Amino acid sequence: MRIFWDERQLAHRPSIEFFNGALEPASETPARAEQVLAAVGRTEPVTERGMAPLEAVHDPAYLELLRTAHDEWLAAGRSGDALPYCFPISRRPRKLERVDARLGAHATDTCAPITAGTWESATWAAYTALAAVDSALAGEHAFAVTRPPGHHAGAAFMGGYSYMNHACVSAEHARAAGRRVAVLDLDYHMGNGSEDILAGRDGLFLASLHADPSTDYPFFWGDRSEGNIRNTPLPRGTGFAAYDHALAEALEWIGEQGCDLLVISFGADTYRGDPISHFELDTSDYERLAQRIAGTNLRAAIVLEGGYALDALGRNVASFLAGF
Ligand code: SP5
Ligand code: ZN
Repeated sequence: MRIFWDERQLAHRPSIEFFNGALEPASETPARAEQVLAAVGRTEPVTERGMAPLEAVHDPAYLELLRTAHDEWLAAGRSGDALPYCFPISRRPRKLERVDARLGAHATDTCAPITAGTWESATWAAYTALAAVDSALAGEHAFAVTRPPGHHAGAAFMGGYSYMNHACVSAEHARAAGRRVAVLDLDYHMGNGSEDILAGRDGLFLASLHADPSTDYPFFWGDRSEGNIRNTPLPRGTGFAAYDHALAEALEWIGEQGCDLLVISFGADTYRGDPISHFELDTSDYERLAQRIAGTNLRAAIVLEGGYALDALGRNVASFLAGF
């Protein structure tokens, strides 16, 4: 297992998120990456890849907003994190002038504050994921320590602590290299950004295990399967036996699609002690789940999505990696 990391991912330092009617301290912090790094040991460096691999999955106008929104926010006389508050349900096309309008047009929710370092961290998270997928393409499993997360970022939207969909950026890179690639999403929350990007794309597949959207974020996606997308909603309280069974079925489906490479969106927010989630996995369960995945003989590039129990995040990730 090779492990990749770039410290520019620490530049994104959100202070707030708006949740259940109140501004709360941000859950997705640089300390998450620091906990993981302390648990996994030595990492390898990452190279810059320019805009092309990002533009292969994201809309250029969206990328430009991500890059410039915080500067525009300051220019509008604001301070602190940039957050949208008004969302275009109508989707009527019109020219958007204010940063507030542009943020709302490219966001699903108020859980993706843009800070001065967001663009730097999000791009380096994608480059880190690309380093991992290059390793998998060359035959060796790899783990990318990535933050902020990515799987709630769609082709043209941010949300749920996600800005750049690094799982999809790396999956598309492997597809362009001639592979049939499955993204296996094991975060507690349904990867709505990944579905948005991957639905209908040749040579790319998404199998996602997640909390039932009738009880959990992101609510408006994740209960239906169609074409190259396989969604498995699971009830709150799901523990190892039911989760492992669902994983076995997802892996069988991935095999039936003829996939020859895996990108795993790994979220440790399925842990029983996670402060914002409701599954019941134990630290040792992650190793057993990973052993099942390793048993398929597919090479895997693993990227980090959620996981908010800071004290357990490092050992949960280490347990998962140990299964490979
Ligand atoms: C990548 C990922 O796991 N994103 C999850 C986004 C979930 N957002 C909805 C729940 C937000 C809960 N925030 C609690 C804040 C407490 N300070
Ligand atoms: Zn999550």
